[in-house]
Amino acid sequence: MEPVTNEQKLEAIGHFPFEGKLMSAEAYGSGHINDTFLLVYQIGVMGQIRVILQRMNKDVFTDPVSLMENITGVTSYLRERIEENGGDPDRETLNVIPAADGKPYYKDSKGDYWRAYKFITDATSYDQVENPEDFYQSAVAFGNFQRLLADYPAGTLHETIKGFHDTRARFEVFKKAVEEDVMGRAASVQKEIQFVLDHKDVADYLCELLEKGEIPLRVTHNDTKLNNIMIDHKTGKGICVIDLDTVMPGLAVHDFGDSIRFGASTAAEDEKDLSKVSCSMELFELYAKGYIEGCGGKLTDKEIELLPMGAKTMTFECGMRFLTDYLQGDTYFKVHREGHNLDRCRTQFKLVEDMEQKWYTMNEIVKKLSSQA
Ligand code: ADP
Ligand code: GN1
Ligand code: MG
Repeated sequence: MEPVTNEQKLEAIGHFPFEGKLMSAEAYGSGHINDTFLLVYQIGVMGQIRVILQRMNKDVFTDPVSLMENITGVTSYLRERIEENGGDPDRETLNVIPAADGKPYYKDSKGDYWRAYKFITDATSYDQVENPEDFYQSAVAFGNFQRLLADYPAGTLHETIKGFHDTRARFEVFKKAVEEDVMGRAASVQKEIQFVLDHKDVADYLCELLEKGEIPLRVTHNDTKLNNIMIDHKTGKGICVIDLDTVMPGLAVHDFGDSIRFGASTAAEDEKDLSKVSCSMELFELYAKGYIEGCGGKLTDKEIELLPMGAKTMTFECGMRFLTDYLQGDTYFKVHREGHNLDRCRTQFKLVEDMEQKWYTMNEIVKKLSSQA
């Protein structure tokens, strides 16, 4: 996507029914896909109101209208469940602010799509675990999210990215990227390429179990990074699951695994010093405990048994996706420095190796939790 121009941003802002005086409209957050802005409005003597404005990435989400249909469907469903439970639907789910014409998005004169959300106040989304309790609470919240959507009519959801966690299909895309080598980078990353090729079994494993019907397709989030959850400042609980672009039928073990690859790592996703990168067994256990509890008995024994595999698969898949993007010229994930996707790929592969070393422990932890569940 071309960078957002100021003019384009102001055009979008002008097409939402925001009130008050616009004080600032700065880039916000650290997502890799959309362009997010925090708008601050001063409303007379009543104080400041914040709003989240996003330009959706239409290279990644090729049908933004269907995507917004998913989001309005899921958020209104969640709103009802939250109200039934006596919660606060303005903070416990995303709330779409419709554009001036009543649509849940605005299409600008360049053909880009924008949306706005009420800002979730008194809460933070973390890029790294600062306090283990936050990680545990994020697990409970992602588990709850899964449980709340258990009866959502899955057939009404559009597949916003085809084969999003079809790791086997992503393996084929990777091989093609190596063959085409459009940037001439393959020669310099032979070690990483070999790592992927040596792990074909990981790419196939869960896909095969799904095909054999050994694990169920559920409505899942599919992008369960720690920074896609808001932690409440007062209660410390995971108050709201955000970034709902990829809510689609998927595997619960993938949701679990994606959280582990990001949150249970002892270093940032793009850490250059690989000696700092490992998978913390303490954080793995905390998250597994919280997720199983949050799912409220809905996970099958097989799913619980496969939680370590979910972690390994998502970490491997994500590393392979970063490497694919590096080979293809960094067109998918936002990069902020040269070799950024390669650095990200290396942390993921380091984590996979570390999980392989700790495989016995990971499985023992899950066995213990399963017997307590
Ligand atoms: P991306 O798909 O690019 O990751 P997100 O939807 O996750 O975009 O938004 C990026 C960041 O913006 C989040 O990590 C979070 O910090 C912040 N954010 C998004 N929506 C809200 C909201 N409704 N209230 C407060 N902060 C939000
Ligand atoms: C992207 O949008 P964001 O930054 O939350 C990506 C995830 C990756 C993640 C890696 C739609 O997530 O699949 O796991 O980056 N989202 C999409 O950090 O591709
Ligand atoms: Mg995000």
